[in-house]
Amino acid sequence: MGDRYQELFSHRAQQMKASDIRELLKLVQQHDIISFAGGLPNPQAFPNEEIKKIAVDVLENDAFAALQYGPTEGIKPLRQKIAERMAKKGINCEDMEVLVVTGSQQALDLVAKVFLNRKDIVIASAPSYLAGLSAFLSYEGKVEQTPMDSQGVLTDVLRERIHAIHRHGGNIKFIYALPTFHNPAGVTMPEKRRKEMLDIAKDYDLLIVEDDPYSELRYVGNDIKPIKAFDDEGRVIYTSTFSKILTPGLRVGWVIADPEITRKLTIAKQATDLCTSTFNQYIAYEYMARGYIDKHIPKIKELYGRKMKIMLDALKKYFPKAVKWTEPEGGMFLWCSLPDAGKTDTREILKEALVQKVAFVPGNGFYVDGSGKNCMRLNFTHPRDEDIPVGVKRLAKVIEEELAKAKEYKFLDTAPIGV
Ligand code: PMP
Ligand code: G9A
Repeated sequence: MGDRYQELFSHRAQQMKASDIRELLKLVQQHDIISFAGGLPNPQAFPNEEIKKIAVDVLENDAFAALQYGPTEGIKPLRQKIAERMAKKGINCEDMEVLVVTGSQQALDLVAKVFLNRKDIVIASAPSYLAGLSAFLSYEGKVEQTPMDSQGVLTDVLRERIHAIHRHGGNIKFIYALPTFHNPAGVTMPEKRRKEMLDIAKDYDLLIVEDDPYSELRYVGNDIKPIKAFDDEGRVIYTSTFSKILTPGLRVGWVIADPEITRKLTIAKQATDLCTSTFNQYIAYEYMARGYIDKHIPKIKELYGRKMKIMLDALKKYFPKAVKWTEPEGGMFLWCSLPDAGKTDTREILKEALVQKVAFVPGNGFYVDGSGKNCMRLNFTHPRDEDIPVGVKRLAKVIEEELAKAKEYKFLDTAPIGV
């Protein structure tokens, strides 16, 4: 009945697109390719020994509870520990405001599920985390992207855009914000802009969904409080994860929001997966309770900070002068903009790059309107130190050859994120 499937798929499913990141992941795992593509933590950053020890102890001491279904909200001790840790970031919350989720990706899906009617609008940065956009689009929301510079979203443009959408009767539900070590752009919003974004949300009575998987991974400069820390009226839904500070394979993340919102998200989660893996929640809890987390994060930061520097040095050394890139202070990515001849298409460049055994994510997937063709995202945390300059050199050559083909190209005089 194969030919029937297409008409049986829901309208929602018919418009779903495969993720470039996930598809590339399959490809680069099969070949001997230096990958700057997927946002993968480095295996060296996994605390294998600690996890092994914890797993054995959990099975010896708590097997009945840890191998059982658990509450949809998450196990209480973990919710408490998360609330304590969040207080250190300036987010004061009760455990009942914490919902444990199966990776922060699930938080984005649940938020879309409970807030978006067909054609409801989500305001996101241009570019934005690809799988966040997919979550919003898969519930038939409409995404409007607003520009960024090297300090994140341009708040004056954001305000104008929201104002214009309102005037035309558009129904905006929330702003999707990635203020710290943005995926994919790598940049960070200063406190002033965070507060301005919150003010805009207040003025237009919108929610903010703050997606914050990377803020513990700062290699340069000083911490900036999350937007949620300035929220005194339950306007910000905050999500973070153990994926980058423990391991993504555990699939444990969390949401912090007003209790009425966490309750609705919990009900939505009941229909999604009943509960997040109880065993993995015990592991995450013990990882925090035993203090391993605070000993381990500095090691991850050292490893990734070094890799970031190696990549920045290599870009400076090998990349054509016409290419611009962002200089992150943390996280896992940086963003490159190539001169735009109206012809530059990093999807085409990727084909040749793969032949030369180097991979990246083409910029286009981080936009809903087809722009970003002259851009690419590079991950610096997963490759081995020694592979980074080799991969950058290979990529530089591919880019140079591509640019040489375009007889005339105009140089981008905007910030490196400009398209
Ligand atoms: N949000 C952002 C910005 C991400 O980069 C990622 C993972 N790369 C996620 C959410 C999802 O992470 P996880 O589900 O592993 O917590
Ligand atoms: O493997 C994934 O999908 C998680 C990484 C996300 C990213 O590369 O942005």
